[in-house]
Amino acid sequence: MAVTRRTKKQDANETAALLQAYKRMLSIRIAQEELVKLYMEKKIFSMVHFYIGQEAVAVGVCDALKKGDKVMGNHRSHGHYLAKGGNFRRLVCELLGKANGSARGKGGSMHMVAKEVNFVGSTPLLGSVVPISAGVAFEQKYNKRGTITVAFYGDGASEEGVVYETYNLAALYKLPLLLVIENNLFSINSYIKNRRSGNYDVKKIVEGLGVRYEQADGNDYHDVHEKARALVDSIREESEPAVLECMTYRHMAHSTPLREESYRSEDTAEKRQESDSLKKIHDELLGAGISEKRLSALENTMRASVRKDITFAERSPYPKKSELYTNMYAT
Ligand SMILES: Cc1ncc(C[n+]2csc(CCOP(=O)(O)OP(=O)(O)O)c2C)c(N)n1
Repeated sequence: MAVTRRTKKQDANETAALLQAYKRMLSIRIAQEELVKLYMEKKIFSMVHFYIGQEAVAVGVCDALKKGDKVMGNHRSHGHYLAKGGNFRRLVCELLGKANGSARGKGGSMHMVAKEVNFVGSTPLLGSVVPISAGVAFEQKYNKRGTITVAFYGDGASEEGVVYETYNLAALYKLPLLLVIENNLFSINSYIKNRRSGNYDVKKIVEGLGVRYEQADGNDYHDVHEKARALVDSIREESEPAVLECMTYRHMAHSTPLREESYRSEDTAEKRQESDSLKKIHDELLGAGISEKRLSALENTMRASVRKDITFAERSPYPKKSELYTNMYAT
């Protein structure tokens, strides 16, 4: 039997790809950590839903997309915006209500948008991103663009009535749509088992409505990425929708940086720490021969760049009074 040996070049390419994924996930983690500081200093007035812990989902999925593919998000979408290539400086400006924010300082944390990279927008009304993204996918199919749409939403949002209706419609119209459920077990502080009957089965529901279903370990970049890539390829080829449910943990409270533990008996702090996707990929890089020294130098450089962007945002101007009523419904 012929034995296929891996070449040094293959190993080097794999390590380079791993490092790239790590950098993309780390950039979201650092951005969030620095935004937490800003929040604690009371410089961000609006609600902020931190994405710490879920980075492997945004990056794993977005790494499977082409630039022309479209992405939409929800109230917890800093990670989706950044993973699709949105500019961090514009994100901070947006959070601080500054004129050069991604939505001209009028949207805040829950209304991220970056048209230049096809991040179409995020809609905090739970579940609404699903029918809206179906409309975006419908346009892509109608005009034969060869691109697909991805929508991210939580397990709580997935229980909204309009989501089930959209599964049916997407299957009927064979839309090029990837629906990504980020199942972090909680809707605010309401535990999933207290919201669903014992017989509730997401796979059966989704498939019963005619949509393909896959589940991934949302704390593992590789699992998310491989499953997303296979679904994206098949959606592009067959123009048929799919749901990818990623099982993950949010590390912080629902909408503040606090780490409330009182209601979290399943996803304990210890479990979250152990299964942290960043930690896993960091350890893989060490195993592939990248030194701890190199990884911490990388982290320091990235953090310095994030801090520079935050300082820029803090020094940026607010919108002029004359702009109070402009661009209210579109950027
Ligand atoms: C229609 C609607 N109902 C209620 C809310 C208030 N709300 C905001 S976030 C949230 C929980 C969302 O949970 P999930 O969809 O699982 O996402 P996660 O916050 O866990 O990322 C709720 C109930 C809302 N934004 N929209």
